[in-house]
Amino acid sequence: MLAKEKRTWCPGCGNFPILMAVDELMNREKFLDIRNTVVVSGIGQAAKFPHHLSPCNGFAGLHGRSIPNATGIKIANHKLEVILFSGDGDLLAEGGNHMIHAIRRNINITCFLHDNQVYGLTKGQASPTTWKNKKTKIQYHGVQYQPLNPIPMALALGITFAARTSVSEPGHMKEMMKAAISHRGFSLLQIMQTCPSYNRERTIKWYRDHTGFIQENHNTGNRMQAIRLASDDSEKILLGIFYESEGTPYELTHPVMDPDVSLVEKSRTFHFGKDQLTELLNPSD
Ligand SMILES: Cc1ncc(C[n+]2csc(CCOP(=O)(O)OP(=O)(O)O)c2C)c(N)n1
Ligand code: SF4
Ligand SMILES: [Mg+2]
Repeated sequence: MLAKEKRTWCPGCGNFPILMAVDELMNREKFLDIRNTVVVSGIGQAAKFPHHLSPCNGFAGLHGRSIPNATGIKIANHKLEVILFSGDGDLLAEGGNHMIHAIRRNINITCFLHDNQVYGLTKGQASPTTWKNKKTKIQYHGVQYQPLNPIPMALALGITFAARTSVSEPGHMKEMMKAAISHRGFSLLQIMQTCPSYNRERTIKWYRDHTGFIQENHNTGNRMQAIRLASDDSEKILLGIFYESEGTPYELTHPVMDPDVSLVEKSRTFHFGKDQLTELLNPSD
């Protein structure tokens, strides 16, 4: 069951179908165990997810800081499923530096990028994914530079799972969410999202007309081919899994990490009693 907390999104906001898909995975299909899952966010419209997914464990942090918080949670207890909900501003602008290094470390977290191509919460300024020449109230001459395409960027950094979906394809979106969550290692799912208030050009119909699925014969183990496919939106914005490979997650490579016992469990078994205190106050040598 979703939290009773009032949803403050605009009517028609693309966050509604995303929330419905996560609700189905969590509460109906039981694909996610809420006792063993932590949902993490920064600031923005997308970042309201932890409020709505209560009673699942959640952490809403500062703008752009969803990745450091998710990383800390995963390192403290790598047995938890950690899922991050972040906007194109939160993840790629304020939080861009964190994303680079989380990919490099291959932290085993799942990252849902809600890409509405604007800063929704702060009323429609351009974000890193806003297309060139789009006019906003701030960029009133139109955006002057090229948008950032997060999937080729993540692939170039060595990501082990990268996929794209759209709120215009709810069945596909849920399938991609499951694949991203199941992947062992850092996984990025770019969700093309509508924002009827500040991105009026890209409606559900626009996405239906301008997206297409990756062909079934695409080799998801070929990084260079994946970069080429994800970069080319000249005909259609492609949806599906671009790349997937077995990488070793950070928690299984770092020397202080034990795959069988999490740091939280270790700290519970360490007993700091009277003898240890006496030794500390009166060192024997
Ligand atoms: C450090 C900091 N800088 C700026 C802001 C203002 N701010 C709040 S949300 C936001 C952008 C949100 O855009 P996005 O991440 O794309 O999320 P959306 O609202 O579109 O889902 C900004 C700039 C802030 N809260 N904190
Ligand atoms: S401004 Fe856009 S992203 Fe924010 S709630 Fe409204 S429609 Fe959704
Ligand atoms: Mg946004």
